[in-house]
Amino acid sequence: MIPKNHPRYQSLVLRDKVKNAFMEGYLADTGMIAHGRGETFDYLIGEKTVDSAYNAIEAAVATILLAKHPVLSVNGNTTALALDEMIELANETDSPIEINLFYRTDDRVDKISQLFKDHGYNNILGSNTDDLYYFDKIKNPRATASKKGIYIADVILVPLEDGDRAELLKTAGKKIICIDLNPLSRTSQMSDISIVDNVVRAIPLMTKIAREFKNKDEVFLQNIIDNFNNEDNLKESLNSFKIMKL
Ligand code: PTJ
Repeated sequence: MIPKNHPRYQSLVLRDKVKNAFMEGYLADTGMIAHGRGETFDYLIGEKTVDSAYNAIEAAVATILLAKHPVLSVNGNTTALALDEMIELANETDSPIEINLFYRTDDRVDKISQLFKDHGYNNILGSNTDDLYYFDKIKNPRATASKKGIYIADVILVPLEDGDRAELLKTAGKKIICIDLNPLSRTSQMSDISIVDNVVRAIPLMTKIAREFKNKDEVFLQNIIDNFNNEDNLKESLNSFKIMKL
């Protein structure tokens, strides 16, 4: 039981969710290491959505709303930290959710599929019963893509993605939007839009902005995309890190 008056309460709650997800068997063991790394970066940006992340989120939402086949990818960590929030974003942007695991096992996929069902989302893609394609044609479990989802997607949101998979998707011609607290990660560096923020803040904010942007016309949305430059934005993100100012 975490005392509510603990100065690091929110951070401890997230840590607890990650630990419980591991105990329940759907979070990869290294997912806990990834979370620790994320915590450090989050601490350094003041555990808030910085301006550059806000701008990336606007560009990301505009891109998803203009996409033909957007897909929201989920892994163990995103499920542990932002399951309901991901469902809300999917509903708001009419985008399917697909399970996309770096350390794919049938057991983890079944558990994540069941969790989404339990939370009212019944048509998750990438499950063990889905018609899966393998990007590298060698049935590498890291290369799965649902024929109704990632395989035909033009835009994919990948929160917390490993660099290898991001590269695989990029090579397959997809536009990649990542949420990654590390602006220097391979995923952040190779994505088309990199949101340097915590998934627990970024995903609900994306839903809020999607609600607003749905009433805007294509010219408005395209303008936001055209005025966004990922390289410049990543530099701005780096400047938000307190350590850079010591
Ligand atoms: O569930 P699986 O099998 O798909 O595995 C998921 C992990 C995360 C284990 C896998 O994709 C992996 O190994 O990822 P990496 O290479 O450790 O990258 C994770 C990135 O996410 C790192 O750059 C972290 O800083 C960042 N990160 C960690 N927690 C968060 C985060 N970014 C945003 N929000 C977070 N809460």
